[in-house]
Amino acid sequence: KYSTAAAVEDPIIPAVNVNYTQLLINGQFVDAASGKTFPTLDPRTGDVIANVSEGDAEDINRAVAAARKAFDEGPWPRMPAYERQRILLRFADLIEKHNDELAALETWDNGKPYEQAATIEVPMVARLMRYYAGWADKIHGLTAPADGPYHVQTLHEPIGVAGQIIPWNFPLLMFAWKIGPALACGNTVVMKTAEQTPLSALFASNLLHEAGLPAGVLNVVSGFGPTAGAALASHMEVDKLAFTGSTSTGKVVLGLAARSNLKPVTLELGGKSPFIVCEDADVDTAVELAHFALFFNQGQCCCAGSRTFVHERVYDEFVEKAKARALKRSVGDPFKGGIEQGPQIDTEQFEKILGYIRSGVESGATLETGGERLGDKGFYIKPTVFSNVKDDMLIAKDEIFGPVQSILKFKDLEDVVRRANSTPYGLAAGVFTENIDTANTLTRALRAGTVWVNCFDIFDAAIPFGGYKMSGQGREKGIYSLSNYLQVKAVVTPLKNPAW
Ligand code: TXE
Repeated sequence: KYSTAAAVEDPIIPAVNVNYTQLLINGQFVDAASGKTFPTLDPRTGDVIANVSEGDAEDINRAVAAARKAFDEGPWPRMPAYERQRILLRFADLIEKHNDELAALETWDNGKPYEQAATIEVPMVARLMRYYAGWADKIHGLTAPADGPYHVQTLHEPIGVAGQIIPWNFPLLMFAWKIGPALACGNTVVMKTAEQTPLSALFASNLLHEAGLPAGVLNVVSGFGPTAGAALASHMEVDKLAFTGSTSTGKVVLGLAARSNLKPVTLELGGKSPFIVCEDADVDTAVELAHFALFFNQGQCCCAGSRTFVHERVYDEFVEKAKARALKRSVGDPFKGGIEQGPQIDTEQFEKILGYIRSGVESGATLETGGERLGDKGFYIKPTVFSNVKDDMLIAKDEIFGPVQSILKFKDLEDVVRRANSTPYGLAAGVFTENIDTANTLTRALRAGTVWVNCFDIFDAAIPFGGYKMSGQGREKGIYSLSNYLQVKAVVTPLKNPAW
């Protein structure tokens, strides 16, 4: 059974001070031009952690001006790539040194289990920065054979000022995914963090300056989407936009980019990823993996395996065991050891999830367990499992972004491929089988940017990530992320003596 909500009554005080709450513009922490602040809340209680400077269009203008100057006149794009690399490597060392403080801020602001933040996410940030640091001095163009007496070379140049807008589910990781390739390629950045989770990026940005980053290369503006975010997306002096968030906001920022200066945009958006348990599956292992695929990070993952398709031959056993596993999930104060699930991020998401649970019940799905809030304080939701879910139910179509597993029954591969692909999303998919032919068929037939076979949520700096269809445009991480932040310039020179 879920651990008691008593921990919620008396939340653990995190061992970290909130030192950075202002905007970071041109290497300085400064107040918003308006002087306004907004509260960032502890999802365990809804209490205020700190009041943070609230940036708006004017602050975005100031930040873009600083980034523009740092790009057009500053040392960053011009310095030897090896120097940029050393700064990013020093930053990774500082992330490691401050691992526990960063993890504490992340848990406090977001509600994710501290053990997860401290042992997976913050170390992954250091690893990502080292990965991108490794690229910094390996970016170069090509020579091309032309039809005529010409010497043709390509220069791979940084694209300029990158505007980056990130969500709240993995605040520090999203920060690293975005700044890593941008900085390694020699760009300057204006980052708009999510209004729910501004704290860890400010702390980390200070470390980056301690590591030697020149002023103006990275600017961080806390604030809201329709004000700060929209100003960044539509800014005429921003050369490239990278966005992670909902599909609906992705459409908005793409429109703003198009209507302003046609800046190229990469989008990493929502999903409704299938997790397919085939008839040959070892049910116990499949249950555990499907549970992880959905419930990890309170279900707040864009790639969550939120449609669990189970072959009819193992379906009944799977449902029973999935329910038992959900009942065993430990939910409580994320600072406590052994906690698997903390609170949802905020009241809006909390209400949205409870609304979807009601809709699941009303549409006739079987509520196996959970289905309600846990305790009476904060944004905790009991791990919820629905069986008998049908493709046309809202819980099978919409991104719930919470701890709600929907189990659907399938007959054969043709049936499951058709249904798994029958969604506007295409971010990820999970395939669980020991049959190599089944795995090969499914990995090729599924229209998704990532297919995990007999595993899920394996993220590595070198593995590209991104979506088909309305899950996004472009790829982040790995070698693919570099091209988002580079311009290719063709340089053509006549050859005087082509014979030589
Ligand atoms: O997302 P938004 P929200 C999904 C998930 C969730 C839903 C809503 O289903 O329930 O989105 O979450 C900024 N111009 N995902 O409201 O609005 C905003 O300030 C420019 C999936 O938090 O997309 C924040 O920084 N920017 C997702 C960022 O966009 C704007 C992760 C994301 O917020 C803006 C999060 C505007 N007009 C939610 N409006 C994933 N792919 O991982 C908002 N923003």
